[in-house]
Amino acid sequence: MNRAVVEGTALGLLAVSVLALWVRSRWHARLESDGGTITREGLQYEVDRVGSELYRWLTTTNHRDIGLLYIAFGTVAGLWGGVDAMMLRTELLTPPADIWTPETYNALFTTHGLTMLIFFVLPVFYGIGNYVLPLLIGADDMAFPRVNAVGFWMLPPALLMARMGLLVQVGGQILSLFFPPEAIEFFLTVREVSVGWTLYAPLSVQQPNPQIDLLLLGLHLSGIATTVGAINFIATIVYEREEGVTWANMDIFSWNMLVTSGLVLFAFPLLGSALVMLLLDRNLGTTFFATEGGGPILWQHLFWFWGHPEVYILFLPAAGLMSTILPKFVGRKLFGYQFIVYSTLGLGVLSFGVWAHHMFTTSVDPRLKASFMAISIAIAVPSAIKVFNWITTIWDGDIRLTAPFILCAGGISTFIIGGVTGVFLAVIPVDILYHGTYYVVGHFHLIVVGIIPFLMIAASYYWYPLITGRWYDTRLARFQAVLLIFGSFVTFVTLTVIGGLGFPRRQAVYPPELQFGQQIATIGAYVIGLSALLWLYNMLVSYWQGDVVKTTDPWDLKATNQFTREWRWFEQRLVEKYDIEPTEPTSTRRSYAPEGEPKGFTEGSVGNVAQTVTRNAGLAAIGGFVGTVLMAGGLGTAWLVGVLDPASFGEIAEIVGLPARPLFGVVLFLVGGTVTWPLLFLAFSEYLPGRLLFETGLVFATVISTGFAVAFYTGQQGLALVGYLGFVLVAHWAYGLGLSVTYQYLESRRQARFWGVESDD
Ligand code: HEM
Ligand SMILES: [Cu+2]
Repeated sequence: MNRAVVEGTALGLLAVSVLALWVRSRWHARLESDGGTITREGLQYEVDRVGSELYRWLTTTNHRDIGLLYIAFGTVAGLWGGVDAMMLRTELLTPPADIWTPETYNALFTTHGLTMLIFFVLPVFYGIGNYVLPLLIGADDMAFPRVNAVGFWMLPPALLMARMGLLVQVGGQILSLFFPPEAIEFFLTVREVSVGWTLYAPLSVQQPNPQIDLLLLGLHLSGIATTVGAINFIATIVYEREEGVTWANMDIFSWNMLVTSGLVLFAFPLLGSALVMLLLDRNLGTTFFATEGGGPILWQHLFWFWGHPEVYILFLPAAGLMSTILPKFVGRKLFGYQFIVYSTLGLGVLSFGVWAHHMFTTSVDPRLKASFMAISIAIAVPSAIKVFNWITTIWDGDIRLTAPFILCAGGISTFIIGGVTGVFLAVIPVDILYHGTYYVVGHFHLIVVGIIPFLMIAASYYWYPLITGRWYDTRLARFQAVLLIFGSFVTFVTLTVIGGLGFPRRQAVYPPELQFGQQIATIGAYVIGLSALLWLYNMLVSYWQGDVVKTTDPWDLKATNQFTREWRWFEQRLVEKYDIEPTEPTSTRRSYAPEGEPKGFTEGSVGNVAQTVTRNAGLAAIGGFVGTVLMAGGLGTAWLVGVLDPASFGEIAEIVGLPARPLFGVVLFLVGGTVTWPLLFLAFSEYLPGRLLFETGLVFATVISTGFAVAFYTGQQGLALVGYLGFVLVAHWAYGLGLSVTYQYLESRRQARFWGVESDD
C-alpha cells in the first residue's frame, strides 16, 4: 500500500471529523438562539466571527492563549506520530513485510520517534506550563509575553519542515493524476527520512534524500523554540513570583518546570551544534563524522549528550504534574516535599552524566563505560525517592476514584516497570544482550506512553473546568483512563517480554514463531489509539456542550485545604464575572492532617521529616536500646531451644565486609537496634498504619522482622523453621513495643517539662 496516501487519508479523516463536530455544535447553538434558519446575515456573522477569532489566536501574547496553542499543536503532532505508530503496529501483525515495504517501515519508526519526542511531548508540557504556571506562582503573565508568542510560532514551520517528506509525497500523488512523472520528479524523489530517530552517522550523512536536510533544519528551529521557551520559564519563575511564594513553598510543578528548563538550556544548544555539523558534513564536505574526522562515534556522543537529558526533560514535567495532582485526589498533602525537590535537582544534575549508557555496544573505552554504568545505576535513587513519596502520599488517604486519580495511579505503575527495566539496562553486560531488542522499546515506552501521556491527560481532566468553565463527561473519562492504562500495559509489557526473548527491534520482518506476541502488542496499541480518540472527542464536545461549572470549587478542594492558587484565581474570576458566591465546603475532612503529620510542621515549611528525626533522635535511641535488650532476650531463648544459630551473626558481619566473627555481628545488631531502626522508625512512623504509637511500633517491627528472618536464616527445616520464624517475630514485637513505648513515655515527659517551664514564665 502507499504509505503517503494512507497516512494522508487518516489525518485528513481526523481533521474532517473534528470540523464536523465543530459545525454540529455551532448548528446546535444557532438552533437554540434563532431556530436554525440559515440567513445571509447569519452566515456573514459566522464568517466574521471565525475571522476575528482567527486574528486573535494568531496575534495573542496572553500566556493562557499561548498555552492552549501549544497544547493544540502538541496534540496535532501527537496524533500525527500516533498514526505512524498505528501503521508500524499494523505492519507487525504478520511476519513478512506485506503491508508496507521495509523501507517504508524504517521511515515510519524514524518519523514516529522524532515527532513524538520533539513535537508532541515538550510542546504539550510547555502548553500546560504556560497556562497554569503563572497562575500557580501568582504571576500576571510570562516574563516575556512576546518572546513567548515568537517561541510558539517557530514550532509549526519546524514541524512542517521536519515532515515535509510526507506532504511532498502526498502532493506528488495528487499531481501525478494530472502531470507526467518527468514533470514532477522532485515530488516523486523526496521521501520521509528513514535513518532512525537517532540520526546515526554514517547512514544519515550518506543517504541522498534531501528531506534529511529539511529535517535537520526543522529540528534546529524547534531547538531554538524550545530554548527560548525555557529561558522564559526560568525568568518567570525567578522574577515573577507573587509575594509569599518562596523557594521553600513553591509548588512542585513549577519546580520541575524550572529544572526542566535548566536542562534544556544545557542540552539543546548542543543538539543544535550537532545538527549543523551534520548538515555541513552532508552538504559542504566537512568530515566531522567521517572516519577521517571525529568518526561516527562523535555523533553518538553529541547526540546522546543531548538525548539522555532530553528524556528527563520529558519526564520531569510529568513528575511535577503527578506531585501536584495526586494529593488533591487522596485528600492528603504531598509527602516529603523537600525530598521531591532535591530528587528533582539530583536528577537534573545526574542526567548529564549517563549519556554513554546508550553506547555500551560501541568501542568506547570499557573503563569509561564502567563509570557511566555506576552513575546510571545511581540515577535510579532519586527516581525511586519520587515513587516512594507518591505511594506514601496515597497511603491512608481518602481516595477519590476520578479519572485524574486513575491516571496518576497508572502512571506510578508504568513508571515503576519502566524504571526498573531501565536499571537493568544500565548494567553493561545486560545491555549488550538487550540493546538491539524490543526490551529497549518496551522499557522506554512504559515511560513515554506511561507516566508522560497519562499525566498530560490527568492534567487535562483536572484543569478542564478551570480552563473551559465546563465539565467533560466524567464517566467517559474514567473509561478512557482505564482503557489507556490497559492498552499501554498490554502493548509495552509484551514488547519487553519478547525483547527479553531476544527479539530484534527496528525490523519489519520477523520469524513466524513470534507472531503471537506481536499481535498482542498490536491489539494493545489499537486500544491505546481508541482511547486517544475518546479523549479527543470528550475534550472537544464537552468544550462546546459540556455542563457549565456552577461552583468555584469544582473538585471540592477546600474541604481538604488544598485550594491552591490557580483555583483561587478561578474563583475570583467567577465571582467578578458572574457574581457567583465562593463555594464553601460542606465538611472539612480530617484526613488532610492525619494524626501522623509530623510535629513542628507548618504549612509550606520544608523538611518536616528531617526535623522530627533530628529533634527526637536521642529519645528514639534510648527506646531502641530498651527494645534491643528485650529482643536479645527473645533471640537468646531461640538460641537456647536450638532454632537460631549464633554463627549467623558472623555471617552478617561478613556481608558488610567485616571478618566473619559473631562478635562483630552482635555489635552490628546493637548499632542497628539503637541507631538505624529507631531513626527509620521516626521517619516513617507517622505514615504507618496504627492510631497509637505502640500499634505503629508493632507494624514496623513486623515489617523489619521479614528482613531479619531472611538474613539470619541458616537452613532450618520443618519444626525448627516454624520455631525460628515464631521467635524472630516475637523478638521483633518485643523490640517494637520496647522502642515505641519507651519513646512515647520519654516524649510525654519532655512535653510535660516543656509546658511546665512555659507556665512558670
Ligand atoms: C500508541 C502508542 C505508541 C505505539 C504503539 C508505539 C509503537 C512504536 C514502535 C512499534 C516503534 C518501533 C520499534 C522498532 O521498530 O524497533 C516505536 C519506536 C519509538 N517510539 Fe513509539 N509508540 C507509541 C507512542 C510513543 C510516544 C508517545 C512516544 C514519545 C513520547 C514514542 C517514542 C518512540 C521512540 C523514541 C521510538 C524509538 C524509535 C527508534 O528507536 O528508532 N512512542 N514506537
Ligand atoms: Cu539514557
